[in-house]
Amino acid sequence: ESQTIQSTLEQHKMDYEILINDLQEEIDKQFDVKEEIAGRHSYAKYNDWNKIGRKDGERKAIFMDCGIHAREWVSPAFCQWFVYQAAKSYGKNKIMTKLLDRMNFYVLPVFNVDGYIWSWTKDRMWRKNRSKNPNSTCIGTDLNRNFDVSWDSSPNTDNPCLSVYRGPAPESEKETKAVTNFIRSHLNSIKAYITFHSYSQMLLFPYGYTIKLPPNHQDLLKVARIATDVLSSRYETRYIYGPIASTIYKTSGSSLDWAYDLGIKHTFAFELRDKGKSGFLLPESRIKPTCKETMLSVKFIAKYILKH
Ligand code: ING
Ligand code: ZN
Repeated sequence: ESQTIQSTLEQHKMDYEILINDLQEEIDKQFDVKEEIAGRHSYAKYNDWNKIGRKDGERKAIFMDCGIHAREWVSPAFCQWFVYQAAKSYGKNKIMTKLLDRMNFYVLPVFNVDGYIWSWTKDRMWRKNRSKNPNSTCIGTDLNRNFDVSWDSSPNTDNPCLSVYRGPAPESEKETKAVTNFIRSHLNSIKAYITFHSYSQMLLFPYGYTIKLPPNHQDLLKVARIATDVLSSRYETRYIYGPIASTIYKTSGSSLDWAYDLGIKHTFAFELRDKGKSGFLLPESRIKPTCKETMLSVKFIAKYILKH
């Protein structure tokens, strides 16, 4: 039994490594990458932003991040897949070519590098980053509770020993700071923010910290409805969609609500496959299908952003 689990894990690592290596080659060849670097980590490769698009001109952009939570491995796989496919299909696929000619994508493949590595090497079920907490022996902050939006409104996020610890202050974490600084300084061009989690098969949008609906609720609902329809067209994977608070649970300090309240009016969170059968340990054979169906959805959202 434990040997089977072990070999499944090894297989996972192999597959992710393949994706990462393929990706690096492709982007080095074809694209203007590494515009901004988060710094701090020696694993810079994982924490670089990939800017995909053309060098010239002012254009709309979409910011995407993956791997804010360590154990949600299919998420970084998707970001890698996205950049890889974008690089590969530019000039070949009509829609992708049009998108890349007219807009930029900023892709952060692994938001939480330290936690991600921890989940590979020490604890497969790790979620938070790896910060030390001053008055506790417990480690880590939940980066998706650390954003400066209704930060202290949830009662259970103030305990450093819980997996949803919000951190000692809003944006206290270097990872959060790196992303918020980047987004704030590119606010003119960034028209959409998409963040990738697993698992549950949901497409979520604001708000999480309140059950109030944002002004463009109808618009978000429409985009999410079509995006999930498009997603299920490939393998009939069923997604539900709606505001965070009423669809999954109430949350405070999330990147999605923060980006929305900053003025990015189209913000979405994917909860990728599956619905709990394998959960975070999604088998290797499901990685590519998950990436492929999600790609359809993201391309739809991008087309929508380009038009509106
Ligand atoms: N779920 C997300 C979490 O942070 C979420 C749900 C997404 C909340 C986006 C707020 C914004 O709890 C997982 N599985 O991490
Ligand atoms: Zn998550």
